[in-house]
Amino acid sequence: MQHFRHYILLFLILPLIAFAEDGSQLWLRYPVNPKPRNIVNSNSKSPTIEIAKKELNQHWAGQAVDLKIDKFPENYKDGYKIVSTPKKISILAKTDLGLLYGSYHLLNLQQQKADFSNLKLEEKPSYDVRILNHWDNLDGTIERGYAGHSLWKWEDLPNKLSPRYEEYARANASIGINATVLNNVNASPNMLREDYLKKVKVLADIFRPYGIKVYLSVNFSSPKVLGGLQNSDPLNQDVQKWWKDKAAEIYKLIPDFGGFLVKANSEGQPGPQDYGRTHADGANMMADVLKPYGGIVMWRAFVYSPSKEDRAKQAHLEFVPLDGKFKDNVIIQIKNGPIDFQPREAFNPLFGALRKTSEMVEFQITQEYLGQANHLVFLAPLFKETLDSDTFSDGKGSTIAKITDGTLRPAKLTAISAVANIGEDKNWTGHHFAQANWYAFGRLAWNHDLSSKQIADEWLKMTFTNNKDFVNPVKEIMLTSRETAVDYMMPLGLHHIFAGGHHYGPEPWGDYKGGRPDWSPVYYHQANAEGIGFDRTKTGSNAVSQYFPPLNEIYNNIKTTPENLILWFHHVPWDYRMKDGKTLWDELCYKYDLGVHEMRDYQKTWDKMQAYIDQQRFSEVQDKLKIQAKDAVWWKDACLLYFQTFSKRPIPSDIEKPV
Ligand code: GCW
Repeated sequence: MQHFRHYILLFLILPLIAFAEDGSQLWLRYPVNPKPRNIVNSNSKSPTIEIAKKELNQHWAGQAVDLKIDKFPENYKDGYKIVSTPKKISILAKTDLGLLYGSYHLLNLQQQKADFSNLKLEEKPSYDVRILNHWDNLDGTIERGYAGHSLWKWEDLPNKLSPRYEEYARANASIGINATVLNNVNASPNMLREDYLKKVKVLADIFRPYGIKVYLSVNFSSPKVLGGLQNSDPLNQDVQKWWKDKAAEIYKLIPDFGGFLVKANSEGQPGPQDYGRTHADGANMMADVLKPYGGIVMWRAFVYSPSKEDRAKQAHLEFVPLDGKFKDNVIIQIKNGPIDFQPREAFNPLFGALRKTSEMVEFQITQEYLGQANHLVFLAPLFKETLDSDTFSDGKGSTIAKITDGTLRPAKLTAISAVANIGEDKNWTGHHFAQANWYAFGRLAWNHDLSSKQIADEWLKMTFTNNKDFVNPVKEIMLTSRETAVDYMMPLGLHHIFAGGHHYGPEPWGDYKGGRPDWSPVYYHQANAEGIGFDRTKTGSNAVSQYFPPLNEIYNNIKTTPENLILWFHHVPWDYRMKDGKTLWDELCYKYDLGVHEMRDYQKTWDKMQAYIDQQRFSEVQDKLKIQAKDAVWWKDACLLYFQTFSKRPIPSDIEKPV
C-alpha cells in the first residue's frame, strides 16, 4: 500500500517535472518550501509588500525577514540595503518596491548558494526608467519577433486575462525592470482608441504591484487619423487640444501612466516635418500635455531619409542643432550604433553631443541581426561595449554609461531601453539562451557596472544548475558568443550585408537598384577591385568628424582605428598589412573561418553537458547549435566567395574551402 502511494505520487509529480523543463519558468526556479512559512514582518502594507511576503514565505528557506521602510536621501528611489545576522535578515528601503527588489535579491542569492549569515549589501539602480520596448502590433504579430505571437491578447482583453501577464510582471520585477512600452514604434493610431485604452488599463493594473509602469508608442498622425482633424500639425491648436484631451482620458484610466514613445519621420512614419516643423516642435507638444501628470516623451533619434548623406551621420545632423530646444520631460532615445543594431557598430556619435538634452540608449534584445531565435549570442558584452565606450565629450572618461545615468550631467530623468525578445512561446524567447539577454538587459539597467561574466554566471546558476562542470564551460560559450557571431557574419567592421527584409542570412551582393541605396548591402561594404570598407574619413563621408577629439583623429587614421572597426571607417586595400602581418584579404578569410571553428567547439562543449541538465532543454539547445553551426558555414562561404570576385586572391590553403 505504502509503495502504491509512492507510485501514485510519482505519476502526479512526473508531468510537473517535465512541464518545468520547457523553459517557461525562466530564471525564477526558486525552490519551493515544503510547508508554507510565516517568516516575514513588515512595517509597510501594500499589494507590493504582499507579493514580497508571498515570494519569501514560499521560497525563502533561511532566517526570518524584516521588510522595513526607512529614512533615505531624496534621490534614493528604489534602492535597498540588506543586513543579516544568523537569526534575522533586514531589508531596508525607501519604497515598497525597493523592498520587493531586495526580496528578489535574496532569492537570487539563495539560488546561487550564497552565505546569508552575515550579509551587508546595498543596491541602487543606475537608471530611473528601465524599460522594455515591445514591437508588438495590435493584430498579434510582432515586428522582428522570433518567439511567436504577442503576449498581449488584445481581442480577449479587458475581460479575459492570460496568467502570463502576471508572470511577465514578476519576471521583470525580479531583475528590476520597471517600465514597458506595449506596442510597436511603428504605431497604429488605434492604440489610442478608447476601447484599446481600457484594455491597456487592465494590463497596467496587473503590472502596478510589481512596480511596472505602462507606456505607449504613439502615431504622430493620430489627431488626423483617429480624431478626424484636418492635420496633425503640432502648432495647430486643435491638434494640441486633441492630445491634451487624450492625455486626460489616459490618466483617468491609468493615473501612473508613464508616457509616450515616438518614432517620427523615420522609415515612412509621419512626424512634425510633414508640416515643416522640427522634431523639437513635435516632442514638446506631447511633453506639454503629459507634464501635468508627470509623464515623459521618449523621442527616437533613429531617423534617416533617402539622401546622399551617409546614413551613419543623419541622427547627429538632425538632432545636434535642436539641442536645448526640448522640454525637460523629453528624452532622446538613441540606438547604440548609428546604423541599426548590427553585430558590431561604432557607438552612436550622438551620445554626449546633446549637452542640454537628456539622452538614453536603445538596445535591441531581440536578435534581428544576430541569428534571431536560432543563434546563441549572449548580448551582455555588446551592451557593455556600448555603455563603456568613452565618447570624450567632457574629456577622458565620458563613457556612455556616465552620460546617460546622470553622473556627468545632472539629469532630471535617466532611462535605458531595449527592444524585447518576448513572445508567447513556452520558453518566452524562442531560444533558451535568449532568456539570458532579457535577463542581462535588466541586470545592466539596474547596475551597469556588473560584468558580463557575473551576469552569465548568475543566470546560468539560476536557470540551469550550480554545478561548476556545467557553469564554467557554458559560461565560456556565452562570453565569447557575440564575438564568434561577428566573426562568422561580418568581421572587422563590416556591417549590414544581410539579406533584405528578414535580415537572417547573408546577401552581400544585394543591390536593390531602384530602391533606396542605403538599403543595399553593396552600399555598406563598398567592395571593389582595390579593397573593401566604407570610407568615413575626412576625405570620405567625414562621419569621423562627429566624434569628439581625439576619437575623430583616431578613427580618421587607418593605423589607429581599432581593427575590429577598420572596415566601418575605412576603405582598405586588399593587400593592406594588418597588425598580425596578414593581408586584409587573408585576415578576412581567417576571421570567417575562425567563427565556423568556434561554433563547432561550442557544439562539442555542449554535447558534454547532457549529464548536468534536463533532457528537453539539453536537446533543444543542441538542435539550435546545429542550425547555428550550419549558418556559420553559410555566412563564411557566401561572403568569401562573393568578396573573392573583387579581391581576386586565393583563399588561404589552411582554411576550410567554401563549397
Ligand atoms: O531595424 C529596423 C527594423 C525595423 C524597425 C526599425 C526601427 C520598428 O528593421 O523593423 O521598425 O529598425 O527601429 O524603427
